[in-house]
Amino acid sequence: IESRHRLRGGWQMAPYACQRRTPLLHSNQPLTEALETLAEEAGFSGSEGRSLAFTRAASVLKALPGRLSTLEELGPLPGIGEHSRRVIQDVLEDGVCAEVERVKLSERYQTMKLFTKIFGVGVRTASRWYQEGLRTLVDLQERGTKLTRQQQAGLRHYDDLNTPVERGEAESISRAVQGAVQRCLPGTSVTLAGGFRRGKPHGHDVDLLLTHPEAGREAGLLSRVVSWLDSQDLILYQHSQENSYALQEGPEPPGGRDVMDRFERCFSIFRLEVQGGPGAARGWKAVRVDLVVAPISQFPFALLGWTGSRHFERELRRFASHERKMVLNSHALYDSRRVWQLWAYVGTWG
Ligand code: DGT
Ligand code: MG
Repeated sequence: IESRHRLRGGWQMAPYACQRRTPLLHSNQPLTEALETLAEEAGFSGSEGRSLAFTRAASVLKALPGRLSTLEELGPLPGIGEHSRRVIQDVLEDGVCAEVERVKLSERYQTMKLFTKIFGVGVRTASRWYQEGLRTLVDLQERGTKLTRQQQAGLRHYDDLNTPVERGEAESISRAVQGAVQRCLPGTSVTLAGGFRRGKPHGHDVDLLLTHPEAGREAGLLSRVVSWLDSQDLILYQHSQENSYALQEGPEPPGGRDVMDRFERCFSIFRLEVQGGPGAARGWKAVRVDLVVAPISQFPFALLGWTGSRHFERELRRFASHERKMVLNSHALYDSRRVWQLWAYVGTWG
C-alpha cells in the first residue's frame, strides 16, 4: 500500500484517497466539477456504484500536484475508468463535456437537485415526486403534497438553508451552544467538526460534537441543551434521535453499514442573528445545525468520523478493512478477525 502509482509526468499517486494530500483549492476544477456532476446525477438515479466511480476519479484529480493538460499524463492510473477518461478528454479538448452539459440542462437533474436541497428530502422522495409530475417548490404546495414536519421546515427556510454558512456564523453558533452546555453541564466541550474543521471557509451546515470528560455524565445532556436554546428563541426546528448502542447486536460486518452512526443527535435549524447578508433585512438567518453527543471513550472516533469529507471517511474505512483487516467506524477501531473469533466462540458457548 505504500506503493504509489507513477504517472507519466513523473507524478506519483497513492491508491487510497486518505493517503493523499487533497488541498481545498486545486488546479483541476473544471475537470472535477464535470465528474462530480455525473457522480451526483448517478446518485439521483440510484446508481451508487457509478456515482462512486466518478467521485473516485474526481478525488484523484484533486490530488494531482498540477494542472492536467493531456490525458496521456495520467498514464494507466487505476481509479479512473473509461467513462471518466472520456469526460476528462472532452473537457481538456473542448472546455466542456457534452454529456455533462446535457445532464445539467435535463429537467430530471434540475428537479432532483431542487428537491434534494430541501432539508429532509432524500433521493427516493425527490424521485417519487418527480415521477408524480412535480417540478417546482410551488407545485409541492399547490398540489398539497404530504410533507413531514422536517420537510415543512426545510421548505419554509429553503433559501436560507441553501445560502452557504460562513465560518464566522458557524463559530457564533458554536459559542451559543458552548454557553448552553456550560449552563446545563459545566465541563462539556463543544467541537466544530465537518467541513469547517477541514478549513473550509463556508459550508452547508454546522456540525458540533459534544462530550464530557467524565464517562456517563453526558446522558440526558442533549435534551436539556436543546430546551435551553429553544427557550432563548435560538431554535426554529429540531428533532432528536436517541443513541442506539443498546440495539447493537454483535460486530458490524466489515464494509457494512458505516455511514450513519449510533450517537444521540439533534437535527436542528437555528435562528442566527445577522447584520449583513441575505437575512439582514429581518435581522436573522436560518442555519442547519447538527448536535452530536459522543461518550468520551468514543470521542476520538466520533471526531474523526464527523470531520469528513465523506469520501475521505469512506476511503479510510476501506483502507482499514482491506489493508489492515480492521473495522473503523465513528465509535471504534477494532481487529475484525479477533472480534469475529470472539463472536464465534460466544456463539458455540451460548
Ligand atoms: P458541508 O457541511 O457541506 O460544508 O460539508 P461537510 O463535509 O461538513 O459535510 P456534512 O456536514 O454532510 O458531514 C460532515 C461529516 O460528518 C461528513 O464527513 C460525514 C459525516 N456525517 C454526516 N452525517 C453523518 C452521520 O449520520 N453519521 C456519521 N457517522 N457521519 C456523518
Ligand atoms: Mg457540515
